[in-house]
Amino acid sequence: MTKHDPVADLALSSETLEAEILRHLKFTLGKDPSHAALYDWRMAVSYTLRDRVVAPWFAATRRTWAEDRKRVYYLSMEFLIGRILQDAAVNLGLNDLIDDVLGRLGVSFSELVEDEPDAALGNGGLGRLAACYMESMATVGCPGYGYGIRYEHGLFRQRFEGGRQVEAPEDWLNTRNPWEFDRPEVAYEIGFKGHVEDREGRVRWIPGETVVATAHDTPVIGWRGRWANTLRLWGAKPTTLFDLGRFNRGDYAAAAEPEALARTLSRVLYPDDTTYQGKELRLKQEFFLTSAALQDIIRRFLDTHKDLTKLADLVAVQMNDTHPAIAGPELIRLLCDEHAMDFDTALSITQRVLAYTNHTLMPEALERWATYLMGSVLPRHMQIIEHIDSWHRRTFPNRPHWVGIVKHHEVRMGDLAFVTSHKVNGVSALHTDLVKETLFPELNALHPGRIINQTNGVTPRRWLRMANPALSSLITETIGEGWEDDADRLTELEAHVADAGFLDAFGAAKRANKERLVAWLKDETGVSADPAAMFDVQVKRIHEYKRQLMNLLQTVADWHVMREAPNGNYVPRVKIFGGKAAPGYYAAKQIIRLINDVARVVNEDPVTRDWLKIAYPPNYNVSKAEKLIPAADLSEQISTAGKEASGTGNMKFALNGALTIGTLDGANVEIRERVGAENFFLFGLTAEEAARRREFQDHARSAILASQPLQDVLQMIAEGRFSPEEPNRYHDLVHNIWNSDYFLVASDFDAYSAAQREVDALYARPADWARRAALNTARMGFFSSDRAIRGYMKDIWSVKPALDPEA
Ligand code: 26V
Repeated sequence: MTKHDPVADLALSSETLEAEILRHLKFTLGKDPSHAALYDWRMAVSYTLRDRVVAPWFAATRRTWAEDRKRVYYLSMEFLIGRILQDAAVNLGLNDLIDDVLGRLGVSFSELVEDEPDAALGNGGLGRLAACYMESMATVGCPGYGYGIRYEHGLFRQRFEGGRQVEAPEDWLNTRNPWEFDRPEVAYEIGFKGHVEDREGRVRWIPGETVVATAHDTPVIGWRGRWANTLRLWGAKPTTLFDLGRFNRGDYAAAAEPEALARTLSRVLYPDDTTYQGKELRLKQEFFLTSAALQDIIRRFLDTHKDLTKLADLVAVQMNDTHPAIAGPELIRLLCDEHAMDFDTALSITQRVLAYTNHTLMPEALERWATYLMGSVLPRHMQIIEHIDSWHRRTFPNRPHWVGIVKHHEVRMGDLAFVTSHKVNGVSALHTDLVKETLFPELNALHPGRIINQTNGVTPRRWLRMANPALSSLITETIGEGWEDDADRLTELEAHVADAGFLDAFGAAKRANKERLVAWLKDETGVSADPAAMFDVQVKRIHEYKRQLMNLLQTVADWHVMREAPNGNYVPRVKIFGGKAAPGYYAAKQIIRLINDVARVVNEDPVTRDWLKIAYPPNYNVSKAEKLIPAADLSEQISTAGKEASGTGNMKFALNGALTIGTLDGANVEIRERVGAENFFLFGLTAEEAARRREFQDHARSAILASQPLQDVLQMIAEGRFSPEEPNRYHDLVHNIWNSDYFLVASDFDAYSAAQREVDALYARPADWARRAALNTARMGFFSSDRAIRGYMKDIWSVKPALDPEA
């Protein structure tokens, strides 16, 4: 029997492809090729590709229905997708063909790729993880849907003015979004406020406000087009379009009020992933997503089944952090109030359906809603939350008195998510231990085995195959095809790391990526970088705990040494920073400003120009990550131990053959175990040591006094060396390091500096560096998001892959 080859189904002659593109240009865009702009070509190519996705998409959906398979629903307030066009082209195996065909038409595919706006419907790691998981679910054949919000404005755009971050609204829907299918017929009413009626035990919520959630579907295609799932994003619409009475009376603004009110719900992504704020609009957004998703899930289940007590046999719902944790009470409400189920049965079904992923231990990011707000926005849910809490107290009489979902007039969403789920997972081994020990010690004791680990992963299709074609070609030449969806096969590269020819080619691929980046950096920042220099990169959201400040202080210390001894021999470096700060996060914004101030002074210094450059391209996002990561030599993963839940950038860098300088935090621990301690620059306090260090009153002061370089650096900054026009600018920042330094920048500074000297020493031995870099790539297969998704399927969702991994 011949095996069915789905890739063959996707095969396309260049003539057909060209004809399809031209057909879309003419009939979809209404453009003559001679008058088509880049935008028109992009649309035509995107629609052509979207057409190719439809067949596998329908096939996957039909099969799921026909085989009555269990489906996974991934509920997330964020999906940080980035660009779609090239990802779709790569997964459909059409990248090179499109390039050729467009070339013949006189159109540059790469320019067209660059023309696409990022779908930036997320802040950082949590949102990007959701996007990688969607792609992996489609690759391994896990029947699944992502549910999110179709924000009109994604994460703000960042620019620098006088070194300061300035935010501007993002407008990705300004041009047509060719990837989505609008489903105006899929619409659900979502209520808020109002009151609860109880007529002889029949409880009903009568909302005071309603909006309508309508669906917009984006197909998500897996590797080689063997499976496709749906990302369903909800847009908010008014229940009544506008008030005709008021319009006729000439009150035009008031007439449009219902519309304006509803649309604010899906207008903009909350840009603060640092602190939970307790804002009503945010709570409404969370309920909007969750209720629409659950109504859709129940509707789909009832299309083919009658008995809702069987829901958990066919439905698994994953909550991406606590943002959709109102799912517990909402599912119970739907089952009890709309489907006449009793509370205990509804709760038991809910627990079997739901699971919760925790992504942070930072106390200020843990969601807690004031009971008065919850009670006013969602009065029925507030009642149900109280029921769940008292059920839990009754069922576990040994529950300590300080434990509870509702405490001190607040609803603790982590506890709510825990109690309404059958599994709770952390995102790295270390993080999961800390979730057990510090976040939920009592609940963990009452529910042993509920907390499990699922170490994060990243998709090798986007983050290696697409972003790094030079290295990808070398890998395929060396070990053959098929590593993209079987990343463990990367270990086959290990047999070649003793081969000088292979290492040269590995180094050459990196060098080619760096040369591309040099041109781009010049364009974006005006900074001239030498591609022979070490490219030392820290890109991620700006947070105190991620310690971009420590990196910068160390950079200033190096600069100071070079100036003091300009006849020395130094390893040239380009320090690259990237990342956004939450608009209200003052300390993070000061760090941004300081990086830019230091960069200006250092980059103009004739003494150090051959050794040190600092570049901070603005508006770091997914598409910029795709340019920066493949060109990095050194990956900075230097968070205070115990604070970074996992990290996923750390995985992307190591996969692309960067060496890591890092702490024992998050997934760094596991990365180091896998790539080998000798291929990882470790430094710093452990999580336990960090916690103990903080108890020592004078930790910062004593560390500073023991480190002349650190003292010098802090003094230069405090004296206004980098801000001569305002010498006091960094007074607070320096004062904070001396007097508080919660994130232990001072305590880890010397260890970090020492590790950087080891980095220099190795970079001076290019063959050794290349060998260690190659070993990183070879040993990173474990961190494929395919592995992570298979872990969720087996340990949490109880779903079997629809695709045979061998096929
Ligand atoms: C938190 C909040 C707080 C409430 C207001 C809005 C908002 C939006 C996002 C967040 C997310 C913070 C948690 C987060 O992004 N965690 C990151 O998750 C990554 C994926 O698991 C992980 O690699 C990072 O280490 C972790 O910081």
